[in-house]
Amino acid sequence: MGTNFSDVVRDDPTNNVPDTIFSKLGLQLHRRNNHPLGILKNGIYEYFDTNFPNMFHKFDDLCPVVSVKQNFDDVLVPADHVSRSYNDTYYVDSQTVLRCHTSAHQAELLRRGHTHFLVTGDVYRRDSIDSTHYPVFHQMEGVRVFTPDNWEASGLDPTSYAAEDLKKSLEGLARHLFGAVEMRWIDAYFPFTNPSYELEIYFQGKWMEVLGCGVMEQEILKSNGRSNSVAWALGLGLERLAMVLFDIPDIRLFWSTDERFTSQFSEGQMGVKFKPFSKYPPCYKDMSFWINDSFTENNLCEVIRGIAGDLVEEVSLIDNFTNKKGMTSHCYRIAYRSMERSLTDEEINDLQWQVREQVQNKLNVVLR
Ligand code: FA5
Ligand code: MG
Repeated sequence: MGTNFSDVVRDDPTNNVPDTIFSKLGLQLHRRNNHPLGILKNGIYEYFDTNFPNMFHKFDDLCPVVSVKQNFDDVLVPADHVSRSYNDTYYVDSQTVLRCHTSAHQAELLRRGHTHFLVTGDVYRRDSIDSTHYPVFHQMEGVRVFTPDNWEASGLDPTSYAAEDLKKSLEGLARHLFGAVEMRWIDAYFPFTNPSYELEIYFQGKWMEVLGCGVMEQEILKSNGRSNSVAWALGLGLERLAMVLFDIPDIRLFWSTDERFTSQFSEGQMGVKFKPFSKYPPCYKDMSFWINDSFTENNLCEVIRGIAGDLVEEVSLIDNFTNKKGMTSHCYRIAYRSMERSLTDEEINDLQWQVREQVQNKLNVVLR
């Protein structure tokens, strides 16, 4: 497609895309057949090709720069929903965002006449920092539309028919990818589906959310030329699934160019277990400050990531209190760790010093 991302550099006052994020545009890890994300994408394709021959149309090169309308309005995200805020989403200008989910393409593809499709792409979100969250990650959207002849013979109402087919398809996919793995369905909420579900998988001693899905809201089908139909839709978090499949302990590794990481994966080799090449020690630094009304954790994380890049592993709130004057103090613990080498005390102290300075200057908080 040769997308040109020069639009994104545009100096619009509402643009909140930092260089660290801008530099990820166009990398398309999901299109590298030797990368765990590409291998996983191909493995999912294989499941759909085997079980639904020639049915699903595949897209993996749709531009991640989309309109506010595509990302939110077309999928019925309410005008006051938090996901629309500058705190949660990267805006290029007031009408243009870096897509925060692949659902941004549902409406246009329905309108173009597609009834069975998979959309894989990089998505962007301002978010907290830990081993399963990263501000750029990859999703695969799946949509399947049914017409009355599909459900009439089943004796089920259309919604139940679509919901059953969805769960059956996803459980089949999970078996194809993982064989036996502990999983559970959770009732969820999305503006664009009803009913809605999330699937969680037990990984590293915790339940990890790997996907969202549900029966598409009628209004979306109707507005896009598909009255008298029902559909299911799903959105898979590819990193999360790949972490389980390849035993990858930290989401930052997907961006590693260290040969000790990249050389462990090759085309078509699904589920080869990753052998960690290092377990360098983490270093913890705490910082406390009085917050103000505009303080958010996402802003804090972006400042820290801007300085420490992938050397920051986790940022967690470890203490929080309000004094008699109504001032609120937060204490955050920052874990620094490289996956590729040992960090020196000097280097970490220098990073922490810069973090303290920029947190104070950019977020207007008062360090304690
Ligand atoms: C969505 O993005 C919905 N669009 C999914 C969907 C599609 C629902 C179609 C219904 C129908 P959610 O915000 O929960 O939902 O994200 C989906 C998945 O992306 C999560 O389950 C998780 O696996 C992954 N994910 C979310 N945030 C991050 C992050 N910061 N880093 C890595 N993976 C993430
Ligand atoms: Mg979710």
